Amino acid sequence: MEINFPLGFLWGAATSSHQVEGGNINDWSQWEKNNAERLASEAKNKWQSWQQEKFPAMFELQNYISSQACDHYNRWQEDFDMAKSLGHNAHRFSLEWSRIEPKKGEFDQAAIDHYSQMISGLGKRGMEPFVTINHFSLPQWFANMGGWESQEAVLCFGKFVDHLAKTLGHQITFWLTLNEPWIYIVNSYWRGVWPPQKRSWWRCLRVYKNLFNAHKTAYNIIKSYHPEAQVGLAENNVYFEGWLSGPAHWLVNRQFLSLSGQRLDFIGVNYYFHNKIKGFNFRKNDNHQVSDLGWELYPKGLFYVLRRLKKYRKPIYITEGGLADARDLQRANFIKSQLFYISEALAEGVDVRGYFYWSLLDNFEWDKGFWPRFGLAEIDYKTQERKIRSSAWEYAKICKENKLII
Ligand code: IFM
Repeated sequence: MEINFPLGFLWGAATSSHQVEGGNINDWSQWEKNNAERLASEAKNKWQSWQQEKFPAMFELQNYISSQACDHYNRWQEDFDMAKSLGHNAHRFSLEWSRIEPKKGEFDQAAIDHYSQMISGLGKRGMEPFVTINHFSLPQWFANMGGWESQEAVLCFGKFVDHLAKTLGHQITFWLTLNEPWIYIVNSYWRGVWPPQKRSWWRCLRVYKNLFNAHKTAYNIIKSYHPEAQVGLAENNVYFEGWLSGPAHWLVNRQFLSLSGQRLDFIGVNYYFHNKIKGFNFRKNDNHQVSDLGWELYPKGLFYVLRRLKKYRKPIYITEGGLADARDLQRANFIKSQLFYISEALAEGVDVRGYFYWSLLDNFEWDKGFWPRFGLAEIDYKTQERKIRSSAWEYAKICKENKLII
């Protein structure tokens, strides 16, 4: 079967600053130093024996310290050349707030120049930049102030966005204000496994309110300088199945979007999870196929997620879809399968306009560290050598031909 994608469909991969750049000094780098030892010792109880055998790096302290990561801050040209050679015509990345505003109210022109060069570097290579303003990591001064809980949080974020709009705005069409606000709240303030590890319902609500207002504020600021800009946000979408799926779906996937109302020019969909509900029990998945992280691979869920988004009548970009697969045994089929279900959604009139595989490079998977390998390119963290995986070439063929053959 041959499936043609709409003309102008965007094909690419995504990264985020803290996960690939290296050398960042922010709330995460501080937290890593304080928690690496604990995380390494907890691996024994956290992961199954097949994962422990396959990934002994999870017991090492360095696994949990981002340090030089992929050194993408210095190697972005080489990495963008690689993406171009893979037929990508778009690329998603994030700006590191701690580099641009290392001290409250003091902006670093060298960091702005760096990102400006990256954006024009994408343009020169024929790739459309999708720029995320905040992908989880925060400047230490902002975290010290109380982070997203602080009463000043939205104001500070607004000043940061104002600076971006003034200095970089003329180079950017597609902006994502925030990455996965719900995931951030759940991990940082509900489960308490990410910085600042402060568990409480009140905090969750306060942070939710601030993140929501931060999105609205950023939208208004960008639009005031650049009315033609396209501003959205990337939400993690879970496919819930079962009798409680309605409320679960609304709570996890929809509230942020519904409340954002008019302040959304497009919807960014990150899709990783299927959640089958049996009785009052969640996550009763069949798990026929799982990634290295043990996450069920269920590409069809993306179709259901997309179909439910149709009613918003907004352009949709799949801003992330991917899997940890160190040996590259499942990646090519997984990507093809996701693309097949996107084409099914297109056939039902859902306005999907692009797909970004997560991730271009293996990278630092937050509290899990470096061992999960999501990349189209494998990284040797000792030498920083990049090796393109064979699935990346299969994806490249689709990108170049704008067509999926299955
Ligand atoms: O690595 C993360 C990314 O930062 C946000 N979305 C999910 C990815 C895989 O867990």
